[in-house]
Amino acid sequence: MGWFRAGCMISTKLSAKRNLCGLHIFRIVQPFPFSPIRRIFHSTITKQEQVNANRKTDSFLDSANSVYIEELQRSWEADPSSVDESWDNFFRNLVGQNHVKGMAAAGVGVSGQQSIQESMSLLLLVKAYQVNGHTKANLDPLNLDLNKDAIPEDLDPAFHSFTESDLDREFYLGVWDDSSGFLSGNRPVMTLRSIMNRLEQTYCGNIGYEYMHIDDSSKCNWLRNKIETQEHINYDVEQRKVLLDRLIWSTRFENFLAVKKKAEKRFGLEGGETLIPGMKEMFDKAADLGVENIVVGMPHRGRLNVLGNVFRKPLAQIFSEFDKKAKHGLSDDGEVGDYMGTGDVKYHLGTSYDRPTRRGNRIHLSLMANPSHLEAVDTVVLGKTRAKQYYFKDCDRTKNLGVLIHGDGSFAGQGVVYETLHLSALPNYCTGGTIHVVVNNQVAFTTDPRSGRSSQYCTDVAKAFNVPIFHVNGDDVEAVARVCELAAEWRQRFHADVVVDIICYRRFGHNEVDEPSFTQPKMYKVIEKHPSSLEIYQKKLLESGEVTQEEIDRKHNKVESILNEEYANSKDYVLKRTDWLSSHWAGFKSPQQLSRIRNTGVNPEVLMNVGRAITTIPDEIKAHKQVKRIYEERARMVESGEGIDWALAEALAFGTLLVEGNHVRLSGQDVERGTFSHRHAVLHDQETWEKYCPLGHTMPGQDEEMFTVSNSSLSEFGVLGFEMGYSMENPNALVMWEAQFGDFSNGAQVMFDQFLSAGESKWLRQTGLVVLLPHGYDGQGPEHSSARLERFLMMSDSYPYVMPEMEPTLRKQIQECNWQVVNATTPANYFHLLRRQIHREFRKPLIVMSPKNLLRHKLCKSHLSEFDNVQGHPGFDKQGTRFKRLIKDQNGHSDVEESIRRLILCSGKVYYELDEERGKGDNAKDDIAICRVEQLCPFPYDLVQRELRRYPNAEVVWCQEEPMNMGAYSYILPRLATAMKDMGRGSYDEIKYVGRGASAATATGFYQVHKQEQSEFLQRAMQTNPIQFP
Ligand SMILES: Cc1ncc(C[n+]2csc(CCOP(=O)(O)OP(=O)(O)O)c2C)c(N)n1
Ligand SMILES: [Mg+2]
Repeated sequence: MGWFRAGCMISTKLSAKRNLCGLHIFRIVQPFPFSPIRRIFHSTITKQEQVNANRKTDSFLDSANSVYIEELQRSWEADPSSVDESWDNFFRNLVGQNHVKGMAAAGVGVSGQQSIQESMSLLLLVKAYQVNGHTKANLDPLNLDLNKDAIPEDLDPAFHSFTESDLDREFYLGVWDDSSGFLSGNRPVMTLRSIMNRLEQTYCGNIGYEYMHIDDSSKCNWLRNKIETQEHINYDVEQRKVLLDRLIWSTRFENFLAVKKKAEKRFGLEGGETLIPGMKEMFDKAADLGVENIVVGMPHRGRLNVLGNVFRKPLAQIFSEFDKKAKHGLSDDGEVGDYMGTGDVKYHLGTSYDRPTRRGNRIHLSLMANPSHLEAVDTVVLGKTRAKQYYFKDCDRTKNLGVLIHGDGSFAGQGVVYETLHLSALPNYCTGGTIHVVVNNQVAFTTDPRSGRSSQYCTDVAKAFNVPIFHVNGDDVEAVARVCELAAEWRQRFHADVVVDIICYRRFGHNEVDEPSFTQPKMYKVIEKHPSSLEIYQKKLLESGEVTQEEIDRKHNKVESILNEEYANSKDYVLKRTDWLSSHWAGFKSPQQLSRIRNTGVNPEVLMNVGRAITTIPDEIKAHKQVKRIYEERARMVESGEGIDWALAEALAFGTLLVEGNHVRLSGQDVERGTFSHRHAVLHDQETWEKYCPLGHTMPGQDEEMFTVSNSSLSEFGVLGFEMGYSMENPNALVMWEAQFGDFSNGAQVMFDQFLSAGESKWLRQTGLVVLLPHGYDGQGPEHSSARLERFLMMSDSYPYVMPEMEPTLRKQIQECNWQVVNATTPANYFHLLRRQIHREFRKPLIVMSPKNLLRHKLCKSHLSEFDNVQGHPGFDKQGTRFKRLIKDQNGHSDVEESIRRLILCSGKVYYELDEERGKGDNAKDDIAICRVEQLCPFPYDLVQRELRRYPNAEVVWCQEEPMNMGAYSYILPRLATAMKDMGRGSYDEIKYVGRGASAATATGFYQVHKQEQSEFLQRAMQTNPIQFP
């Protein structure tokens, strides 16, 4: 560390720091300089009182610190290793410069008259610019920044005791090692005036750099080298012409639509047009540095411009999407059927494109479709990027890059941004760095920054993660391009996140039909007169003589004529479905193309091999003795075939899918062990602390990541989004997210509402993501009982009043439904359920109400013969062994049982309780049948009718453990009625309800009340008299 850092070390503190390998180490870190400055761009309210805490309260130039420095120096002279490396460097260099060791100690000037105090002052002045220079930078194109007088005092040389007479004195700035000298251009001596000029130019121009919060000196030095040296600053004429061309495209695109589609919402980019040349420079630079794929997520603002000018989505198509009468995709290309879903508004759609770069590389770009919910797409992009890295074997994560575009309001306001940043360095979620670009137009709809955030910049959250932030004046296209390139270089170099904050403005309202002066009159007075970034750039290039007016006119005419041509073509444009479908999914069926039902049973030999592999702990792993016992028990289950429990069934599903070549990934809070201590997918050696994952060794040479089980950060929204993005890249993977308890999934509600339940319908993108939501009433209170099953069922798009086609060879019911909701009750059924996700030619989200006490229930066991594909084994039917959508009564009833007086339909673990109640005492009820609806959605009409036929005289009862206004009751009712009506068996009135009453809370918090409720409804289910409710 060099002398720039040395000043920071004076008031060091010990700080417990997390290192990414999981070990905790103590390290001395640079204290974050207290900065009271609030730079909140644009406010229409009066300036708030500034609290100036920038006093020299703890400067090391005061006497105490001078004494301290002298003490340090004395120690150093006695023994250079007695001081921190940075001080060693500092003194070494001062002395080296002076050639006279000891002079400095005596306070005699170095470099002629330069004293130690002056050296330190100079050092602090430079450092002040590095830390706070951005506050003085010219970042706001509108100059509305009302806090200009809040510039920190330490940027004033007088603050450091320099006087005007010092300006032309020469000072020694340093040329040593790799940490400095950048500013001085390796000139050892400079006048204070030229040092100040360099500082102003570097840190207070149109770019404001924030990087001094990064606690890694090598990264800071790398950035300093980029920022403080001159050679990175200038573009040549050719590059300028390219920037001009790109800016013309960006600007004219918006102008064109403003004229042609005056009254249409498009969330134009006007005021922030430099985003387009910036993105293109960034992508070009990234491609030069080895990036091959970029996954982009972005909100509404400027999305059409990005689609047209960066992604090269055909302009005719973009224009045609404005046409409300356009016939999109009505012709059938025979590949995916004519399924169109509901579609979505034009500024939510995704696309992908292979783009040649300016320097002859090719880069594949994908823009992910996203909902209106701002920032919700962030972790979806990360997940997709991570999946690409896995499939491309991009181990150092340099070929696949995630880029997120944000708005200033949403970046500061949405919590998922924080969750996103928190995934950035986690081993199983890291994507090697995301580039964030904030289109900071200084307003969010009608809300000023002062009302929208409490931080100085909208990007401040990123500082918590050692992320460098480049603020840039959006009117300066070259500055924008420069920081965009620098961001790409940073990401490729350090594999870490970086933020570019383009400070611009919004020329018109939030959308094109909004009047912005209602709420931002002052800002819009200024905007009215403000030239566009294109006008500013053209003027600059004309004045410098680098382009002529004719050249500029030629470019404009060319762009305008292409836009007109494409607009004319848009009238006849017919959307092809391949415009939306992703290439990796070739051969997968749309909801309207029949996919045959497949056997999910496994060859017994394979099953046995997998079973042995995943229950074997190598001798060298010293597992915890209880865990060892669990594994020994599992091994016995495999060998005997008896008593296979939930955890082993799950592991067998994973293992068999792996040996069939599929990737399996399970993520969520504490999933490695399992919330209920049941999974133990990762073993922890009790002596070496090494981890061992048996499922990572199902076959020789299995690649490490092929089976991934990973504890996640304590996030639902972010992590679920990540896994969903992951699942969308390649269909040949079982990707699962497990909630700690099912109700925590409501923290991820946006993901369920906007992506999972509706994604296929809106965007024609499938996902087979499995969501495990532990659910069940066992007296643990309102927060741990219910996964809110009712919500998932309510979001099902299956029409309840008409029986769908249920004939096995024609059945598309499951393909036509938006998702599956299942509450399985046997390990074997769970095994087949998971395998079914992969063994089909389409993908559907699967919501599983997963068990808690069934994990260890003595009756919730399966036999290995239920997992295999051997004819004659239990579960083997005409189609082989498969997931059972409904499990019939287990009492060996024949096809018609006239003596059964009640048929109880139920779902989930309540079955075991009902069954136990039925068998109690001497009055065991052999005239009651209990059937389990394992798959609630889509509803198994055919199997329910089969059971209704089996019990022609039975009263039909729906029994659930959830309160009446929750659980499956209101979903089941119309569907069961439809099934009954269809066979002349009655309707709603004939469906009786047994369960808890309506309730606001999901469950009681009193265990005794729980037990009482439970026994009451179980007894009611078995009562001799007919059920009278409702
Ligand atoms: C989660 C969410 N909440 C609210 C909205 C409604 N909304 C749409 S745009 C917008 C303002 C966004 O401001 P900013 O992030 O600065 O982007 P800008 O429109 O200025 O580009 C709001 C509040 C939304 N789309 N998503
Ligand atoms: Mg904004």
